[in-house]
Amino acid sequence: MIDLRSDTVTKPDERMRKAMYEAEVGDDVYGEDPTVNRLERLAAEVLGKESALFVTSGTQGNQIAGLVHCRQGQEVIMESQAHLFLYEAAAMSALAGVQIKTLKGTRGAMNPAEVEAAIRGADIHEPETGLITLENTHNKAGGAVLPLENMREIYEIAGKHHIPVHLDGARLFNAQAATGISVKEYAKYTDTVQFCLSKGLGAPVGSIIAGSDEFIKKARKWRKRLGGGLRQVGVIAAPGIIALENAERLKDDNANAKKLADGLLNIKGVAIDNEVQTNIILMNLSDSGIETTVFLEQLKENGIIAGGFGPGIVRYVTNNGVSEEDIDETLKVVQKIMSV
Ligand code: TLP
Repeated sequence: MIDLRSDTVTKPDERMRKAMYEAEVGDDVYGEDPTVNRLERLAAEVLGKESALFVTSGTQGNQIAGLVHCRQGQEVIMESQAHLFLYEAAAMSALAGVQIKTLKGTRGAMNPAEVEAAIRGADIHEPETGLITLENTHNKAGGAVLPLENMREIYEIAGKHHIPVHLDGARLFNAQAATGISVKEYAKYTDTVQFCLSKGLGAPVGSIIAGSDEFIKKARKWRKRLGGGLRQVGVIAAPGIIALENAERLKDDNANAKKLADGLLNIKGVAIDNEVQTNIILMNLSDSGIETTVFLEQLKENGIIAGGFGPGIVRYVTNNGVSEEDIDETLKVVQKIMSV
């Protein structure tokens, strides 16, 4: 099967499995797992932050950020199609007790002036804005890279109002691979950042959150409270170290996505909703006369799996299990389905 559903489907390679086998471990709740400590130091360094923490998932990392930054009754500003808003089971409201204020962005980027206008709290009737979150790359906008300048402007506005900024950087390394702007440069314009080791970077489990020493100290406590304090966890942190060393490889995923998008555009009836900058393609079937579910079934019968991503939309996500030849094969199959 050619699996283009997500970059979460990647499996650990030989090197990662060997590293897991050989990992030095200790009790991480005591801070004694040397492999986790190494991964956290490395991640903090790569991001240019004081400290980092290994967490079980991107969702857990984002939620811990909300819990540390916010108080109950506050409001969090984010883009209207943010993963945090659409796909985390309303966790920020349920756990941190905040309400979400969404702003419609352009290719995932909120307008800084609109962000400033949305900041509230002076009036007795209003909730205080406790946090602003950004997402780079932006999943629902088709892997769109947030421009650095947009992040900088929002960060400056937030600073002026003493509001922290959190970056959901699940795929921040894909942005780096696409633009050549380092993750450290992006992370300059956010107080805290979460990135996933288990997406395109290829590790089987885990995410990192990073920020100041003080933030990570509180985050560690929240992680424990949420049941995320793990013991000899070096066995799953070890592939994370290799994942970080492999970040260059994401250029291949981005190139394969571009190739797939270019090929799809030559097929009659196919439209693509996003400008493909990284590893996500949103194919729009609304005007093709084929139902998304039927299309996905036919793909599957031909050995390819992709995902539905809203009405009429098929999402393809390139990843390290997908080769250039797989892209050729996918194009052949889509051509066949669409020509019937
Ligand atoms: N995204 C998954 C699904 O949940 C949609 C995917 O297949 O794309 N932030 C962003 C931007 C994400 O895309 C995801 C996962 C997460 C956070 C959550 O990460 P996990 O799955 O590790 O909790």
